[in-house]
Amino acid sequence: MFLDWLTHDKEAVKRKILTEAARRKILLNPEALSILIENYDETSIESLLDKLAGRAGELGSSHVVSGEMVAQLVGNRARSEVSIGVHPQVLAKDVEAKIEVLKMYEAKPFSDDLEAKRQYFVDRYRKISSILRSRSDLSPYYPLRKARSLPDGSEGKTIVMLYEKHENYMVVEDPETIAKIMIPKDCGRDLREKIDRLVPDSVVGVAFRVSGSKLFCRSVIFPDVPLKKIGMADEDVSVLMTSDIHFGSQKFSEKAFRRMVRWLRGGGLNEKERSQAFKIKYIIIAGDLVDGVGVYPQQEKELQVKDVGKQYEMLLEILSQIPDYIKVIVIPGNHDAAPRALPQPPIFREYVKAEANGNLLSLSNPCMVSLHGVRFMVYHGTSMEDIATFSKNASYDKPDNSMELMLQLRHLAPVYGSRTPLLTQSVDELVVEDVPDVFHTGHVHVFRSRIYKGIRLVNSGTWQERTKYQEQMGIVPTPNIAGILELKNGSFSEISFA
Ligand code: D5M
Ligand code: FE
Ligand code: ZN
Repeated sequence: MFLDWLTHDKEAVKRKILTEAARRKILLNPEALSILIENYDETSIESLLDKLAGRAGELGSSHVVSGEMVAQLVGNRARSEVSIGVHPQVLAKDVEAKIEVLKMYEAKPFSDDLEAKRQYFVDRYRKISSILRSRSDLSPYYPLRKARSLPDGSEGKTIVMLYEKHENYMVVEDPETIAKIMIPKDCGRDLREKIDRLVPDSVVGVAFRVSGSKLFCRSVIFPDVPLKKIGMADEDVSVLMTSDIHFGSQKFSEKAFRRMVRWLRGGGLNEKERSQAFKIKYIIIAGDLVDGVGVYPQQEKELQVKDVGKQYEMLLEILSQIPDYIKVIVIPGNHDAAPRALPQPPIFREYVKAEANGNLLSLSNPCMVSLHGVRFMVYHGTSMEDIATFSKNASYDKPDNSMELMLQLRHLAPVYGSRTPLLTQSVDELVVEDVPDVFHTGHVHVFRSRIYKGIRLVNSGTWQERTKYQEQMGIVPTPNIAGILELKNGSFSEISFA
């Protein structure tokens, strides 16, 4: 009954059954053979034939197996599988979708004047200050200007935005002033490690001591996230998490990607895979759906499909083969057809037309979406390049460390003026004000997942093989892997379609 789903062809299945039957010295009559083919399952065929060989021997029927004998055994097996629950009892197609978009950005008219930029940084400072104050005891608190004029020997705390980091001191700011904070030579390992991880333009608390009219850093306080229980849903459905398809690139691994789509339709080859696939109710694609056109110099030499409209059209054609009970949520990345600066509004509507696939939900980068009450913060992750540059401990091959730092600093893209373009219009939308259950990114093309303080971190890899550029940079991608999160129990697994 699963034959249509199998990638095996019928002839191969028939040959396998006949070979195994011959090995057991049994003859299958045509009806028996056809029932075995219809019910073929790689994991159980051999034990089924063992049983048939035993039964035929008992009956002394010159080792000929009838259709009736097979039907009986197969019937028993099907009943016992249902009763012990091997077949998934709850299928995603029978569960109603529960999607709530909690945070998302629409395109806004652009006016990048200086005053708007100043307000943007003040907004960032205020938002993160208020998180810091709610999470840590910052008394006695002094604004920077006041801190500097305290008498020698005074101690206190302040909140600063990092301007520059040097070996022996940091230059920091608050909305009123700019100041130097010395890093004591004998500062402990913990403090040194924290300072090494700090990136420019992040907002942190600093405990200081005044000595010789200078401020000395005693500790750095990250706003961080509270420890919480992993969020779970009532419904037994799963989310497949992926990103960086790069459709249109010569390096797009179309075969592996199509294998995944087929797997979603067919449910894989064995019971375990089938029950895993049929629980998938959602797919989240965290940006870089297509390779785009003109994203980097001379890109056209590495493109298979040189027209961005065509890239989306062809990708949507593949995505439309995904069963329609699965909802597909997409956000743009730096290769997609959307304004480049963060936050990015959804991919231009003309490229992901609703009629191409009624199950596609196109959101902004970043966004926050709840699936059955489990909150996903989805962000492409361009700023991981800056974090890898400025922060010790973060690197292109360990995106989970950059993700952890974003949560600790409560900001998705703290560094301004480096590789990540930020929209600096009065309000900073990239402060992590609400803490998610799942934090999903992409961009660096490396699949990594772990838990930080009860938050499931997932960087979902790519479907693009290693590019020339990545070879030059020493970046080693891990293509063709998808992550699967079960919403009911929080269990996470990865599955390779290579
Ligand atoms: O980024 C894929 C990976 O390649 C990611 O680790 C960043 C890196 N990358 C890509 N382009 C550049 C440039 N121009 N400089 C530095 N690093 C880069 P993707 O967004 O998929 O192209
Ligand atoms: Fe990418
Ligand atoms: Zn990217």
